[in-house]
Amino acid sequence: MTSSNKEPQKIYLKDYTPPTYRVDDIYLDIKVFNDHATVSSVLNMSREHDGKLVLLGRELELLNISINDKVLTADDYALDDESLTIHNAPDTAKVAIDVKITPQTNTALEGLYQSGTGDELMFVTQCEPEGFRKITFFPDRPDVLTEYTTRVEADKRFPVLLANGNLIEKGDVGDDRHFAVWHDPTKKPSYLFACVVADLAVMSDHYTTIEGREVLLEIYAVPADIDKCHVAMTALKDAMAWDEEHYGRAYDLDRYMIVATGQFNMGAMENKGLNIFNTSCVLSSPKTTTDERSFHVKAVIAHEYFHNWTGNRITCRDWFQLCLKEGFTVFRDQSFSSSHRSPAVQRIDDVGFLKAHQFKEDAGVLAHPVRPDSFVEINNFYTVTVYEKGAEIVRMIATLLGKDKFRQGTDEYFARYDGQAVTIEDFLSAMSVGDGRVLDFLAWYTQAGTPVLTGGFDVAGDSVKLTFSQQTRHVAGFDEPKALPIPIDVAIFHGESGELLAQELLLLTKDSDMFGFDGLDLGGVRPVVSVLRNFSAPVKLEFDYTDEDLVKIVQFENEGFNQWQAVQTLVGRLLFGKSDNVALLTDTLKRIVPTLMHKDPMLTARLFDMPSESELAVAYDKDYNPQAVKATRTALKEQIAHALADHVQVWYDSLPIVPYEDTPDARGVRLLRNVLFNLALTAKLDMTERTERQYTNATCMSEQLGALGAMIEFGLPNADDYTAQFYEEYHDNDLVIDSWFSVQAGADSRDVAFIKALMERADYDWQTPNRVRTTLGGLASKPTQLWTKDGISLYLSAVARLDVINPVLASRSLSALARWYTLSGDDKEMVKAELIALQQKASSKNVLEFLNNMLGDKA
Ligand code: 0A1
Ligand code: ZN
Repeated sequence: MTSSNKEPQKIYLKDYTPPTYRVDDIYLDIKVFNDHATVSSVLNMSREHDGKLVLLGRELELLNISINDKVLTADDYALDDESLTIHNAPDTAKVAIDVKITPQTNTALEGLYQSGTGDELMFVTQCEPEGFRKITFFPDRPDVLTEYTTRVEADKRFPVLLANGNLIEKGDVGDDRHFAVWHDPTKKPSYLFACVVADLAVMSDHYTTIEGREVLLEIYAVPADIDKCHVAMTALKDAMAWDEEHYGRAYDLDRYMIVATGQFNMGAMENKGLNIFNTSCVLSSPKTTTDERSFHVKAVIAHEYFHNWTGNRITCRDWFQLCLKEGFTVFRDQSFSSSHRSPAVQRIDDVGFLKAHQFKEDAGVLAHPVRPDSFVEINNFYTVTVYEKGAEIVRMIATLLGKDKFRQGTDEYFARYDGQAVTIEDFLSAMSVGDGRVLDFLAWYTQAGTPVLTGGFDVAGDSVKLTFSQQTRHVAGFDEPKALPIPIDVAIFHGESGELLAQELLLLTKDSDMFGFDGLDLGGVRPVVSVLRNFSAPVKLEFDYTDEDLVKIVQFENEGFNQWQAVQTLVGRLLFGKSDNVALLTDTLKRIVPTLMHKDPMLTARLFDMPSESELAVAYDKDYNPQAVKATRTALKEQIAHALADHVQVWYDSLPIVPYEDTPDARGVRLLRNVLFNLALTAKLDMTERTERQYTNATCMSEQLGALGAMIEFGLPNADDYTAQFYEEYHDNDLVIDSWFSVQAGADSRDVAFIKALMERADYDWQTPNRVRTTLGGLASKPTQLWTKDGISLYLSAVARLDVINPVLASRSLSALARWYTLSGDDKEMVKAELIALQQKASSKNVLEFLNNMLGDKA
């Protein structure tokens, strides 16, 4: 065990105690000056439990403090780096505090910070999870709900002064300064506080809720970007209507504001009535935004809006319950997205993401339960496990309950807990009103590791007997795993006619079980059994299908996800040497693509999916050899491409570029065209002219970037010219230039030295997470480059640099390396030495927690 003397302190769920004081209301006065800001606050506090009055605060300069109008001296309180404890505090206390902060030097992007420079300079806040304590002293925990009145004052060069709630006053204060006062009538935890000081343009609209409330909708962005807010505005109105229709939830304030900022650690933040968004998740225009990104914008807009009920009105008791708001809200945004395109494709994307990222996390040393029971740094738990696996649990409950009972459960949840800070147990208790089996899903929240579901079937006469068993790996540091409730959606089709003979949702609750289907009229033919339809549980399925069974599933299934999954299973078998019948796969594709491509082009495009190199790495717990995995994958890709070579150009040419439309079919065609491109190039067909044509005739960014990406990836002779031309065309658009960085950093044809050079460019800004993610993400997507001495040194030198500037971003970047110990021999030792070197110099809790876990029992 490599022990570090820097073992940061762990916090445990079992140690939860309720707050000693509540804060009935707070008045905040935030004044932003050129090189600092002052924050004056008045908190009306009342004792709830025995104990001290402790306020949390970090990096604050305390100027004054008084209680009930009596000024305190240093003897009256104890102050350290994290907190302010007031001695002998009365039961009812009006606490007035003045502090000084420096948002101008806050590169961590937590609390109040400066984003952008020059004309784009603005001040924004990020308070989730523990940023509010960097603004002022406060019981900064999600179970302290308070009514906020916020006064914001700044120089008039910043005309926009925003905070949560309703604007109640504004005016001048002389000296070219002005102020605005906002009041938020809903009690909220401090992590939902926000304020903005900026010079921005605004796009406005209105929405009338089902309850008759007129809501002013505003999206703020820099003037050059304001015309790229239409997609977001439409999505917002769609989301408001969708939540009314599907969950009976209406918006509750008179204003809903969104502010776009270029420097942000995550996608967006659901602050009450004042969302703050990464520009990458709000701006969209056909010319500058790919279809995939634009669809993501709509999903994030919906996600943040849905938080108003699942997160804001009902919030988390403590940060261990983060999945309470995130899992449910992701499930809600996935359902929303599903109503804007083919539901099968939505599910394919969501499951693809889950398998590529969450299964990987669950298979490594950073595995943790959806509701962790301890942490050092809560910022490290905004993970794919909490979000995506959390969403899968809610989905399983929804599947088990069916539409009406699920709605009955959510209605109960909202009615029972509105205005409260609650736990997963509370959620399950409300959701179980119509079906007690829901309570058993608690185990999914408390147990780490992806269950493996093994199964098969026997046929006797007209009966089919299905057997299933489950096993979850024992994750070090946790209890022995136990059997989980696993919903398994099963369909049985006639083996020749494809007629649907039976469909049922089974629930496996034990280690193993058997389920019989009788009187099926099988006609003496082996039936087609299709299991785990629509991915009814987040498990690794090992079902006893023959290759022919899989081909028949593709043929007979009426459920698009399992059709896709059957193709993926065939691909997996070929990749792992469990089958060598490539022709079976390519013949199936040749048969279905010509018709399907015109019916559902997006689903057709997905049928060509092949697990990425990093996804394939999850299969190895030791002796992982990135070169060998890449070689196998490339060989299969080439075999498939060659077998389809006569068809791909024809298919490509049957999808001409037409005027831009933002419909599911048009997006599908654009994606399919790019996929076919890639296949044709893999088959070594001459596509130079076609790539140039697509680039030049492009009606939108998906077409233009698709062509540029192919030129770079396949090292076409024209690649450098077009790369330069692209930069020239978009040099003043940060988000497009991010794509320019990404497409190069992620290309096989570009090596580590090339990525390093990208990171040394003047326009590579270490303080802008979006830019940093382009190169680190690109390198991480290429395991054969990442896991080399040069690759790892480059990656870790970036993490070391970020450790000082922005710890949240640093540790999030580090998680891509969590399965380093599966490498073999020298590679493993080399990476280990690099990780230990970083551990010795790292200073943030964020990075140290991850490194300690990564090196813990593996070193
Ligand atoms: N609650 C946000 C995610 C978020 C978390 C942390 C942040 O800063 C460190 C920012 C945003 C969501 O789920 O959308
Ligand atoms: Zn969220």
